[in-house]
Amino acid sequence: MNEPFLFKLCSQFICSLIAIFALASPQVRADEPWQANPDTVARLTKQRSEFNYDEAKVPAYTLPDPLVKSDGSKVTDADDWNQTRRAELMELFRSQVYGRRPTTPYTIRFDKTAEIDDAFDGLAVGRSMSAVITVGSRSYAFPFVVFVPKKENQKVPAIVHINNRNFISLKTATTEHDPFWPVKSIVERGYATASFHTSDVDPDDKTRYADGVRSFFADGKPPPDDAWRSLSAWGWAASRVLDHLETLDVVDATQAAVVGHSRGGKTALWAACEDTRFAIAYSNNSGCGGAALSRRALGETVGRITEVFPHWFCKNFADYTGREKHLPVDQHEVMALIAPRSIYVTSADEDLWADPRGEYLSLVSASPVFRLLGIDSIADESMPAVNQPRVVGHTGYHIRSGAHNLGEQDWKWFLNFADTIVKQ
Ligand code: GTR
Repeated sequence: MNEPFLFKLCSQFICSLIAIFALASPQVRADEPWQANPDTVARLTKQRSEFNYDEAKVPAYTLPDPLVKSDGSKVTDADDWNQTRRAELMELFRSQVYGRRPTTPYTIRFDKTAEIDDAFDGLAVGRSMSAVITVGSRSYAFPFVVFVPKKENQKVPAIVHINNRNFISLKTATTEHDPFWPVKSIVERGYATASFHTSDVDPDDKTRYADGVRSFFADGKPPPDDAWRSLSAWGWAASRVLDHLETLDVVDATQAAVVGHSRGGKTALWAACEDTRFAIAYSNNSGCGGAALSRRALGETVGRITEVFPHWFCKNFADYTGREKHLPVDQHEVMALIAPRSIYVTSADEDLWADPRGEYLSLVSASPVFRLLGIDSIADESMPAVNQPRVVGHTGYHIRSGAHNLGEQDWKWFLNFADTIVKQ
């Protein structure tokens, strides 16, 4: 063997070792700024002893490399990513995790059902809307509420909020402060905002397929194993609300964020993968099937989530119960699919069910893709301390003290991040 050849062989070997180690499970140092409180670990373990909350018991894992194509070759540049690898990953997530959306042609119209012209002392116009989707002679409608700040000669960014709790009507939104969707604060910060309820699109109930938009598109036929499930249907609805925002003169729909908490956070991430018009995805405490890495199996697992919520993921996802290492993807690749656009991920200190470290590491593990696309992102494997938001380039993260929830403090830090993205 001649020397240059040997040298090339050795450096290729070293490069592959680096690639493997870069994606292998990181060691959690003893002096990490954030560690789960041992009392919380003990309490949750007592409540649900069949699940793991202990960092020391997370299995060693190697994440699939988002920059290695299905033929084993490395993604060479941004074009290669955009033209080949991104499509491969979308196909894997559609077929193995979230299911495929229908391709049935439809028309959509937006009916105004109510309006308040002087919401928040004249700060905004609020409207109740109905999105009416028509296929042939059949229609399906879901309501949403939209607020637009009254600003002259200035387009504003927008936030689409996925509501998986109680529907907040136009009237309630203007008269009662709800930290889950704090409309007044959002509008005061200069954003338009719209919100819809998940169950109005596809009931969040495994027995009610017949009443939702998935059944509407399938004309009542049962869904094939790889068809979309509720998370994807809710994300699709977020895109339809964005369609409406695009029609408003005062909104700059190229500066739109999609926001959700928990199951809504899972939805927000996948919505931004499917619809590249979203400039920002904000996943709040989304956990398993959202931001958290499936391979860590800390807190909620693939087996548990697919058993209790079979209507959220396509059937294939359940096949990875207890065998997460065989998943051809992991959730850091959801982050990669959103790159080079912006992502904000949050956790809550007591919410170990959603695996805060797994949520953070999935954002970090997408950094090679951000780098390839020329955008800065969080790459430090060490988590920030509690209540210390970290923002790098197009990514942001915070772990808030307290429980599983989306509240005023989360919104405040998220909007600080969004300001750095949309108001430059
Ligand atoms: C839980 C579920 C989580 C999360 C949460 C929520 O029961 O296990 O995955 O989605 O619900 O949406 O509040």
